[in-house]
Amino acid sequence: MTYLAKPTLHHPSLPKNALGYTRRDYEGRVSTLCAGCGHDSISAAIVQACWELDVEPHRVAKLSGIGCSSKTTDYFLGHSHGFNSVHGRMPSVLTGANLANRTLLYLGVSGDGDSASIGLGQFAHAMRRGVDMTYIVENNGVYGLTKGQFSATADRGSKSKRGVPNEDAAMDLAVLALQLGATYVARGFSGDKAQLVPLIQGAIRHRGAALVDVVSPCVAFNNHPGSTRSYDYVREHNEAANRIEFVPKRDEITADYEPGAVTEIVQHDGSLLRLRKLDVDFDPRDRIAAMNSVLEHASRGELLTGLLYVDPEAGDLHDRLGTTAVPLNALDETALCPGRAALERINASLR
Ligand SMILES: Cc1ncc(C[n+]2csc(CCOP(=O)(O)OP(=O)(O)O)c2C)c(N)n1
Ligand code: SF4
Ligand SMILES: [Mg+2]
Repeated sequence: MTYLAKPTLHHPSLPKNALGYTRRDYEGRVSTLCAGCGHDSISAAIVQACWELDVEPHRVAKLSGIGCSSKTTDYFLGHSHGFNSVHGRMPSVLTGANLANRTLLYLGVSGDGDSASIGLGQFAHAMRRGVDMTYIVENNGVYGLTKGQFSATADRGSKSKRGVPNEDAAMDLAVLALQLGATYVARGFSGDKAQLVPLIQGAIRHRGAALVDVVSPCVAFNNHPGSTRSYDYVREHNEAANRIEFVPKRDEITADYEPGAVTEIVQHDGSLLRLRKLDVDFDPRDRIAAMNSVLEHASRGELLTGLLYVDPEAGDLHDRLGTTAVPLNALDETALCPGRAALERINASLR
């Protein structure tokens, strides 16, 4: 089954955002994933996040690799630009597209196999270069599409459906992204939409490399007792670092909190990340502390979720390269061909 049409008629009373669009306008085709797959919940969170942010669908470029997770770009934002690339190669395609046209909003969707195995090098360089993107990893600890082999993010000792333990050490993409210089790093759970939607919104409004690592159980191959990526295990071992509320620039700030109970971080576009402290004492502006905290929780078998790190002042690859703000396809002839004298100056400077 490769294509299913969704009815396009909307009920007239469906709520609309500031652009006059309903949530349905941000959906894609009917999902062909297994019923109960965590990835579908992430697609729903992306739809909700973009609808609430009044994102113009035609200003979004969604890119992915290969895997059940990478298929999901077909199931949301049906009116946006889409590119389903080769396994593990989404980051370089996204980087190229972003360099050619920075006016779009870049949404990279990948899996743990796609990003932590074959695409690890690509993942690493996109993070360290600060490509302006929201990079979502739909992390189930297995290669779902190819029938459940352990991926590089599977915990050591976690058991496969047939009871075979994983002997290899686990890779933590959030810790890796922190080490590599990503400037917005969050971890969510597909079963907690209330936490996931603002985490995605904060990433969309962040300038720079933003990773949202989402634990997303695979009901077909990794949802059994002995797995550390099953719904039951994650619910029991999920410890939230903070509760995040995303406040767009246009919204009036109404709620009052006790001093010290909430950390407020203003992003470059004026949007506000309001982080309510929970039991864990956690400062999301301390990169090293974030890495330590994630690893400490992991050593106890716990999964730290929430906004782990943000640098609201971060720049991106364009700032460092000094590239033109005009999309390359909109540059006119005089900009593209400045003439013989300019060429001679460049050549002379290189002699
Ligand atoms: C170059 C290449 N190597 C291997 C494959 C086979 N393959 C397809 S998807 C996949 C793993 C997908 O795992 P993940 O990214 O975790 O996605 P999931 O299906 O779990 O969401 C593999 C190994 C491929 N398509 N292309
Ligand atoms: S195999 Fe796993 S990851 Fe793929 S659609 Fe089914 S539940 Fe989701
Ligand atoms: Mg996977």
